[in-house]
Amino acid sequence: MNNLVTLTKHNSIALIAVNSPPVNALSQQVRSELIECFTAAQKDDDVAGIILHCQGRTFIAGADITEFGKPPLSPDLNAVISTIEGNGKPVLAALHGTALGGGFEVAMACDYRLAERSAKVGLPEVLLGLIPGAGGTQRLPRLVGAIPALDIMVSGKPISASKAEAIGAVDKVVDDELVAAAIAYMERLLADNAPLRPVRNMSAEHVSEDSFSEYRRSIAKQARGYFAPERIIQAVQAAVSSSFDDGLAKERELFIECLKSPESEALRHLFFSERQAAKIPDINADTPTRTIKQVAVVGAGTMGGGIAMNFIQIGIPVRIVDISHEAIERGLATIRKNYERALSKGKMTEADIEKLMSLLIPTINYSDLSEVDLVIEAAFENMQIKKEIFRKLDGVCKQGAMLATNTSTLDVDEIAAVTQRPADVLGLHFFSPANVMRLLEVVRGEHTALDVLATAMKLSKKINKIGVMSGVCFGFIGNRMLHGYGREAGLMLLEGATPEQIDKLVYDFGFPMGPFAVSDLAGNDVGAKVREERAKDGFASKDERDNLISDKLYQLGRFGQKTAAGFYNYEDGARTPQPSPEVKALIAVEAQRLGIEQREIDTEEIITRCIYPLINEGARILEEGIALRASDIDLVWINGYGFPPYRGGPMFYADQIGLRKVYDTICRYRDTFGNEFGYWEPAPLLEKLALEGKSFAEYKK
Ligand code: 3H9
Repeated sequence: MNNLVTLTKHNSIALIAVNSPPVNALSQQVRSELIECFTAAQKDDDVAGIILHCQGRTFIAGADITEFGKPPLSPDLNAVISTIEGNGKPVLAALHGTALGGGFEVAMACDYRLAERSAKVGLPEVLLGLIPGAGGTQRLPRLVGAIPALDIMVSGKPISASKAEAIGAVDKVVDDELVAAAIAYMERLLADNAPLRPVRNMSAEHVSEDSFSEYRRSIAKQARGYFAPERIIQAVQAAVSSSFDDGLAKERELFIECLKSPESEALRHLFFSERQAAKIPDINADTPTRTIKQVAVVGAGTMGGGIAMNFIQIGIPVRIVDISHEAIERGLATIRKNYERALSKGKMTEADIEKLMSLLIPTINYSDLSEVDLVIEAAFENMQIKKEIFRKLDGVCKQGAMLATNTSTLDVDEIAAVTQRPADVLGLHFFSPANVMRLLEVVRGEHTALDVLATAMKLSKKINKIGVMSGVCFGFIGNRMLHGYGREAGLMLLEGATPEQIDKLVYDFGFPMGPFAVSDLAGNDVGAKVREERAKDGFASKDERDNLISDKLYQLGRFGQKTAAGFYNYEDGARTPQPSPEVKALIAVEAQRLGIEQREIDTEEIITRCIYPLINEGARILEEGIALRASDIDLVWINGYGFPPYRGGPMFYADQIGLRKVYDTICRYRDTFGNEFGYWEPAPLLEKLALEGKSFAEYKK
């Protein structure tokens, strides 16, 4: 077996190097070899000091996440840390890349820390539903203070080397070659007879109970529904109120509790799902990609502007096209306003804004798009308009340019067919606000070329999006599933539930907002207009009840927040929704007209009727091959629609409940509510897997 950790010597300094690509995670082999190398360095009388560094792109990026949830493998990380901390010779950690989680914990077990200027350190365990479990909750508060340590651990966000130096998490930031700088630093420590400096012996500052209560209040909103943040706080409370060893024992207990939680299982599933989504079976490292140096966005509305921001942010100039100078000016003003908000929060400077705005090139002439490498059309959701735009693009764009539509529902193949180059056409479905939302559905048309697809997947990562590939169908993965969710919520109103009851339960389930609050925010007119368009094309719903209340509100001009009335009343321009007696009365009248007897609907029914249609439609999408894998569907609903991450996405959630239970409930609803419109017809794949006792995760097409 190849050595993953090596020991070499430079005079009296031992250099211990980890080389375990891709990210030097602390696998069992790395842990064993670290212990071997540190023990050897300790026993070697010629060694006066030890430097720990890593090869490849990063310092240790954490524990090996693939080991979690499996039987523990010896030696554990705490054994490594004890060996480092107790070896009796000064140890210096030389950090580059991202020293994260267990990696940063190893660094904190060293006496001194040196970092390259571009390095980052952090404890992102919370993002995996965990707390740092190798002394991080005890050492970081001793190094930087309890509250700054909480900020790092509860947010999970890495901090820059300079910030780490400023708060005392690293001793020095260097610009020179790291290992040479580390050797020079250690030589000076040895020459000065510098003492050993184990963090465990440092005292933790006292923090009052009130400060912890205040901290809990300050994170209540962001931590809602999550299990780990509270456990991090408890571990830090132990750090400031008990001995190091007692604190460490408390950390261990809390870490194990988190590791066993369904939340951690769900978040670990998401970690690997995100990486998996980038893998397309017929694309590999040899698939060529196209170079994207200039982009154009057609449509300067909210969506077009948001899309453009993603590219200028990474230095790619964007031509913005619209039909009039006024429309473009309005669009640019909205983008500027977005940046000014960041300026007022101190996140940007005037100069940053000017630099970004200078990358936006307005034009009303399609001929100005002749040299761009990628065009993203973000015009009104209407097939004729989109076809017209693609004909024009086909006429002016250079050969090899990628032509993308941001349609959220329409047939990408039909759009591609109006061009002479369907292989260059694809869907890039951004979610609003497009500069913020992380999901990007990459829609692969029937003729989309492999290099076009590979470029789009690579590009999504560059602009910090999670690219998920979808096949062509109405609404792609996300919006296609949305329909059943909205339909059942609407039907339950007629059957006796109230908007506030459904919204509260969906919120308690973990969504940021319930369906009616979302509708009022987005505008009830938006969905109603889409349905009107669809009806004109012959796709009207055959069920009078479907979207009935929503359409009635639209007819009454109750568009939502913008008209201060929708499913809720918004008095005095307030954003807080108030239950609306008018809407309640309207629902009662419609229910009576349709002969629907209103009744109490309980929590379980409300949640299952909202969530199970997602699972059922997801199963169809999976079987049809519209999504490559169940985890891709999970990513879409988490990153585009607010499904709670700690539940892992609708398909993972279904696997956790057990597909048999989901299937049986769907069959029960079919038998109770009738099957005239096929709403509760179990998807064939769900039925098959449920009866075989299998899960979506096991399914391979
Ligand atoms: C922890 O440390 C707990 C301790 O407190 C206590 C223990 C007792 N393990 O992201 P990328 C794989 S919890 C295993 O595309 P990038 C990843 O799956 C851990 N595998 O690269 C992918 O594999 P593949 C705390 C890992 O350059 C490949 O490496 N640490 C791990 O965009 C490349 O990954 C974290 O949470 C791992 N720890 O980003 C850090 N990390 O090629 C997690 C990565 O087969 N990692 N892989 O798809 C990251 O945040 C990013 O990977 C990083 C690099 C920023 C390092």
